[in-house]
Amino acid sequence: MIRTRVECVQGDISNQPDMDAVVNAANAQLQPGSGVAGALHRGAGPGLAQECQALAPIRPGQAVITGAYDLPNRRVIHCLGPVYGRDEPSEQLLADCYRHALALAERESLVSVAFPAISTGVFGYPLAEAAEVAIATVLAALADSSLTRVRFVLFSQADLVVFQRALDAALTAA
Ligand code: AR6
Repeated sequence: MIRTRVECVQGDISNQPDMDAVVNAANAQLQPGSGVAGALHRGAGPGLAQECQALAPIRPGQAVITGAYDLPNRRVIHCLGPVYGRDEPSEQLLADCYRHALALAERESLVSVAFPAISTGVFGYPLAEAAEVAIATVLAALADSSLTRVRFVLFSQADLVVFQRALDAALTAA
């Protein structure tokens, strides 16, 4: 049974002050980039990239956890999503990101996690397909979870609609 509240919002992943952890759509080297990684490293300050150096490189599907520095959260969980059309099987690697991120959060007794739409920017994963994978994986992983809240943070209104539809459909089917 899922007791965790799952929600979709439009917003900036670097401005989620009510969440214990935010998830980074990272690169293999865990260094600042564009999009989500750029926003989170800007918000965190240079300490984040320094701590990340010792943990890199990571493989597609893998997740690692660090401090959040100047971000308004306790921890940052860094996931390397698959590059669409290159890292296969892309669906499984994307699902691994969500599963591994939630497992890290539970291991550290965090109660709330905010995800961006991993792989759907620079890495080219079609948004609707990514939404299906993200929602199905998270809902499956939340059975008997101790997390109280999982949030999907979408950058645009159009992306929010796609994720919200996928969430509503999955909850109706459950
Ligand atoms: N808050 C929430 N979502 C955002 C934000 C933000 N501040 N900025 C962008 N998005 P991306 P990827 C959305 O490219 O595809 C980086 O350079 C964006 O619209 O950040 O996993 C890294 O260094 C898209 O829907 O991540 C890697 O090299 C989604 O977040 C590479 O890009 C993910 O876009 C990772 O590519």
